[in-house]
Amino acid sequence: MVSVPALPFPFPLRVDEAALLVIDMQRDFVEPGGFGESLGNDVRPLQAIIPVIADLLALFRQQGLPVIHTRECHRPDLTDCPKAKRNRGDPPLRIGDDGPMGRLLIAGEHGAGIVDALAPIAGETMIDKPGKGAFHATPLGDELVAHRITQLVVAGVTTEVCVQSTIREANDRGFECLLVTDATESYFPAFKQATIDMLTAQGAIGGWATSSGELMEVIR
Ligand code: C5J
Repeated sequence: MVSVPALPFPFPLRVDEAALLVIDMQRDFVEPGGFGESLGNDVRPLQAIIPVIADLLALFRQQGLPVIHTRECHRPDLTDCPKAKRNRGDPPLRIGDDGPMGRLLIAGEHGAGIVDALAPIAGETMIDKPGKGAFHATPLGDELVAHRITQLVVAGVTTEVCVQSTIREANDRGFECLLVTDATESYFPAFKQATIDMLTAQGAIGGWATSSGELMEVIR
C-alpha cells in the first residue's frame, strides 16, 4: 500500500488492485457538433483535460496497470435508450439524430468514439454504457471482480453527471474511488467543484480526490 495525498485524507492506494477508469472521453462530449453541444453547452473547456488524461494513460500503461474506458452510447435501433432519456427537453438534435459527427450517441458513429489522443490500445477494456453510471446495464462490475480490482482511479467527463454517477455506483458496490480533479471536467465549473466537495465530505462518503501530479509522483 502507498499513500496518495488526497482529500479528505490520504488515499491508501493498493497498486495491484487499482485500475484507471476513463469515463466518456468521446467526441460527442468534447467536440463541437456532438451530443454535449446539442444540449446547449460550450464543449471547448472540456478539451483542457485531454493532455492530463493522456499523461495518466501513459503512466498506467508504462507500469502495466489496468485501464478501462467507457462510452455512453446506444444501439443503432435505440432499444437500449429509454424514451424518457431521448425525449427529454427540446434540443435541436436528439440521441440517434444525424449530426455532423454521425448519429448522436450511437455506437459505432464517429461522434461516439473516444478522442484520438486518448484512444484505447490493445488489452484495455471498453465498456459501452446506455446510462450515466458505468455499472448500470453493463458488465463492469463483473469485470472488476474477475480481475480482483478493488480501487478505481477515475477521470473523464462530465464530473457531475457520468463521473459522479459512476463513483456513487462503485462506492455502493464496495469499490474505493479516487477522483483526479484535473483529469475531470464539467460544462459548469461550479458543478465540478460541488461534486468534489460532495464526494469527499463526511469522511470520504463517496470517495477521495487528488491531483494528477500528486498521484503520478506516488505511482512513479
Ligand atoms: C452526460 C456524461 N453529461 N458522460 N454524460 O450526459 O457525463
